[in-house]
Amino acid sequence: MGDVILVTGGTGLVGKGIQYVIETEPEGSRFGKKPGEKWIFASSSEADLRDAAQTKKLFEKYKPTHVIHLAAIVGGLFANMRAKSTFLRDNLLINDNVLHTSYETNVKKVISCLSTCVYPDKVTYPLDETKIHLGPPHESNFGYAHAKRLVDVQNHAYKEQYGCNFTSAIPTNVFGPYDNYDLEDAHVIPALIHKCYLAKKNNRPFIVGGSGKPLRQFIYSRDLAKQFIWMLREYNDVEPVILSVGENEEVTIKEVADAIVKAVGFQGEYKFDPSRPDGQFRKPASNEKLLKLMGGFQFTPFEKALDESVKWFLDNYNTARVGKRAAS
Ligand code: NAP
Ligand code: GFB
Repeated sequence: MGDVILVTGGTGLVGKGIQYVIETEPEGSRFGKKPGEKWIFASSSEADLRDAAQTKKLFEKYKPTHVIHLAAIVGGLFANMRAKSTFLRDNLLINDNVLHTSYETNVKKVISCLSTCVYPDKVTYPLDETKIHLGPPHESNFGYAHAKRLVDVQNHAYKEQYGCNFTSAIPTNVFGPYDNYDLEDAHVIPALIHKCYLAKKNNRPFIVGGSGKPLRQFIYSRDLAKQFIWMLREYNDVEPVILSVGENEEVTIKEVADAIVKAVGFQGEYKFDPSRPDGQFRKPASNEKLLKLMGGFQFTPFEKALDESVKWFLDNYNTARVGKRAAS
C-alpha cells in the first residue's frame, strides 16, 4: 500500500494548485505523483475541521500517512480587520484538531501553512525564518496571525514530547486560478481582477482601495504548489521555510493594479480610494533558505502568471467563488 497524502483545504486556491501540479507533472518526476501514491483533496463539506469528531472521522476514512494542512479561514485585509476573533478562534480549532489527530493516528509528516503576515510589524528586514516571534504582528490581522504563529509553537511541542515530524511553510501573498473573488473579503489580486472585470462590463470607473503605495511579494499558486511537494518529499525539520519569490520582487499595489488593467484590457477611468486602509506597508521576506535547500527554483514571470489567472477567472466566472462572505 503506497503513501496516502491528505491535503486539508484541498479545494481552495493553494490546494487546487497542488492538485494541478500532481495531475500534470510526469509520474515519478521531482514534482510529480509517485507510483502507488494516493492524494486526497478534502473540502469543508467533507469534514468541518473545527469539530474534533468530524476531524477524527476524516482521518479514519482515509488513514493518511502524510498531511499537507492548508484548511483555514482565509481572507484579505478588510475581512481580517472586520473579524479578528473569528479568524483567531476558527483557525485555532482547525489547527489543534488536525495536529492532535495526526499525532493520535501516527501520521509520518505534517506540513502546515502559515503566512508572512504572522511576522512582527516592527522588525529588521528582510523577514527570515528566525524572526516569527520577535514582537506583535500588524494590528490589522493579529487574530489570524497569532493563530498561525501558534502552529509553529505546536509543531515544536509535538516534536519535543512525542517526536512528531510536524513542520510548516510560510508563503507570501498567493494568487492564481480557483481564488476567492469576493469583492470585499478577497485578497487584493482576485478582488481587483473582479472589480476591473465589472468596471469594464458595466462601463464604470475601476476603483482601487488605499493609496496604492504599499509593497507586497506575490507567489503564483502553481509555483507554490511545487515548493510544497518539495517539502513533502525532501524537507524533514521542524523549523519553518519561507516559500516566496525573492525580496527584490516586491511590487506596489499600484503596479499590481496597472498589470490587472492591462491583463483585463480595461480602458476606462481608474482611480484610488484613499478612504480604504492600506494595512501593513510592507513585509519583505527572504527566500534564501528555500533556494539553498532546493538548489534554486524557476518562478513563473509575474505578468504571465497574472494573465493565466485573469484568463481562468474570465473562463470560469459562472462557477468561481465571487460572492460568499469569508466571515460574518
Ligand atoms: P482558500 O482558497 O480560502 O481555501 C480554504 C480551504 O480551506 C478550502 O478548501 C476550504 O474548504 C477549507 N476550509 C475552510 N474552512 C474549513 C473548515 N472549517 N473545515 C475544513 N476545511 C475548511 O484559502 P487558500 O488561499 O488556498 O489558503 C490555503 C492556506 O494558505 C491557508 O492555510 C492560508 O492561511 C495560507 N495562505 C494563503 C495565502 C493567500 O494569499 N491566499 C497567503 C499565505 C498563506 P471549502 O472549499 O469547502 O470552503
Ligand atoms: O491582499 P490584501 O487584502 O492583504 O491587501 P494584506 C493588500 C493591499 O492591497 C492593501 C490594497 O494595501 C490594500 O489596501 N488593496 C487595494 C486592496 N484594493 C484592494 C481591494 O479591493 N481588496 C483588498 N483586499 N486589498 C493579508 C492579511 O494582508 O495578507 C491576511 O490580512 C493574509 O491575514 C494575507 O495573511 C496573505 O497583504 O494587506
